[in-house]
Amino acid sequence: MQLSRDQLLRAYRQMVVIRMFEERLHAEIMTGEIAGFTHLYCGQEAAAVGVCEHLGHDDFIVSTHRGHGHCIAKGCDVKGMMKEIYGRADGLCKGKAGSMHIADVSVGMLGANGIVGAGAPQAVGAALAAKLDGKGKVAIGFSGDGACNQGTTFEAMNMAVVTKAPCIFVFENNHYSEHTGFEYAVGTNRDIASRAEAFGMKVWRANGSDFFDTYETMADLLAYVRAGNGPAAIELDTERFYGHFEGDPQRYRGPGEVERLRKDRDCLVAFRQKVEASGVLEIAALDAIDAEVAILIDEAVAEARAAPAPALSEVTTDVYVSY
Ligand SMILES: Cc1ncc(C[n+]2csc(CCOP(=O)(O)OP(=O)(O)O)c2C)c(N)n1
Ligand SMILES: [Mg+2]
Repeated sequence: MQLSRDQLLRAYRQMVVIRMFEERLHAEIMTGEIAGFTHLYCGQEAAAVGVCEHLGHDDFIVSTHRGHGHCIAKGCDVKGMMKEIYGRADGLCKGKAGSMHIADVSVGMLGANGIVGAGAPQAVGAALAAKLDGKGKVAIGFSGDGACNQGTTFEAMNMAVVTKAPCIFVFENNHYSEHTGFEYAVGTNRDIASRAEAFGMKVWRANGSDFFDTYETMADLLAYVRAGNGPAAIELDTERFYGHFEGDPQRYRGPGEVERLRKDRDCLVAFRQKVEASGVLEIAALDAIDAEVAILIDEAVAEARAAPAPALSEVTTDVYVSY
């Protein structure tokens, strides 16, 4: 598949925005200025971007507790997200969502959430709405390898098959569920995609640390789902570079594991190597993106710090839907 120069630059930029947003959060959280729990997506950027670069704002995604990458990849405003994580009144969700519940329906990002296994059923609901709408739109539910053990995920997969919903189950296998290794938690059949197959879905598998593999595999999958064939699933093999949550001492990791992952499984390094080797993009263009994004993230943090907190009177608004 041929991606245009603009498409390549855009994909790289999206991955860099996620990486720099999170590297910066990792540092800022240490200052104690950010309340609440934060789960970093660093290392998995190619998965979110390889999936979401195929989507428009009227396609839906539902995220997980590790949602920053999905939000950015789907088009959420980065400064609005930073303000949200700082709990500011003009954050993307008025400072009421924090890191773990960011949503922006206007770009089809239906929400991150802290309940493992809650994304897949929501994606089926959104997919049914898309089906009724009849415009060929799809809904994607991101789930981790841990979430794929939840009953909700199994029920959702069955419901999607029964209703032939244009729902895509994206299983991001980063080999850990909190501090528990995938090999321990997933039983003897470690082929997560085969679970979806057992419900009657067509499934795909890709290297979620490689933008090109994820993007190209998703192109096939999406053509199948958009053609009205019902749901599908994909397992993306990927890695997280930080702890489960910020503050996790990661004693469950093997010696040198993170250093090895950063050396061998960094999607940004892989992207740079590939485009440089094929001569499609010059490294200076990628360096320019890095420099531009670094400024964006600096501004995002400065603006978030300076932004006002929500008024106390706001504490009970947006809690219930009012008709
Ligand atoms: C229903 C439920 N059970 C347990 C938890 C605690 N918990 C939070 S994240 C997590 C692990 C999820 O692992 P995975 O789905 O692989 O996602 P990852 O953290 O690797 O992105 C667990 C068990 C929770 N939030 N919700
Ligand atoms: Mg996991």
